[in-house]
Amino acid sequence: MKVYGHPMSTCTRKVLTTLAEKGHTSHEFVLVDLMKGEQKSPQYLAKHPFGVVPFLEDDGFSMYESRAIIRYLDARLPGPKLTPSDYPSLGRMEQWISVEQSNFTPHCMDIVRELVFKRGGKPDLDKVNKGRDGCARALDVVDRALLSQGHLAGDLFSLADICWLPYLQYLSMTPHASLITERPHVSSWWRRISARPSWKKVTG
Ligand SMILES: N[C@@H](CCC(=O)N[C@@H](CS)C(=O)NCC(=O)O)C(=O)O
Repeated sequence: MKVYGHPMSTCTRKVLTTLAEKGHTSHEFVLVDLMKGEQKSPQYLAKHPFGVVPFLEDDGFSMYESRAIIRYLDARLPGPKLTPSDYPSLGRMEQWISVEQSNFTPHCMDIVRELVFKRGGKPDLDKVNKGRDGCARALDVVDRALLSQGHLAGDLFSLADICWLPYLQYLSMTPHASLITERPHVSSWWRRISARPSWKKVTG
């Protein structure tokens, strides 16, 4: 199995965290250097038509899209199940993966792009403030949900928690980390999921 990606990429981190949670160590990591634009090279575009990471190759099969890859890996590999078996919890897991993608990550990345990744130039504070409002709205909803359960899909850690981790990590590195820490249930959940050995391995 080969994972093409970049260690700082949020989407690559979802895949590597899933592999670590499954206890899978025999994959090869192929660095696609985003700083050098390798994701847009003809060789890489021949694999991934949208020219982004991650990309997975597994025994003659290949695929892209991080959230699809982690569902595939969870079904395909032995190790702890990261998808609940009861239907309501499964539904919840899928709901929170969609909320992450639609209602949280675009706002979070507006902040992170301006305050963490921008090289040179002043941050666009309008974008940051709009991102902050969007994140606050989504995290209020998550905070209410976590009032009565330890993780997004219920009591068990699942793929939904993995999907939120990389974005929360970058948000926690900005002056807007209080979006996390000022919400008690989000804050305690974040402390627990970011302390997992899988996440420490991926970000270490
Ligand atoms: N929906 C895709 C998004 C992939 C994506 O945007 N990857 C980023 C890194 S996290 C990337 O490759 N950026 C480089 C670029 O846009 O050229 C997924 O989940 O895999």
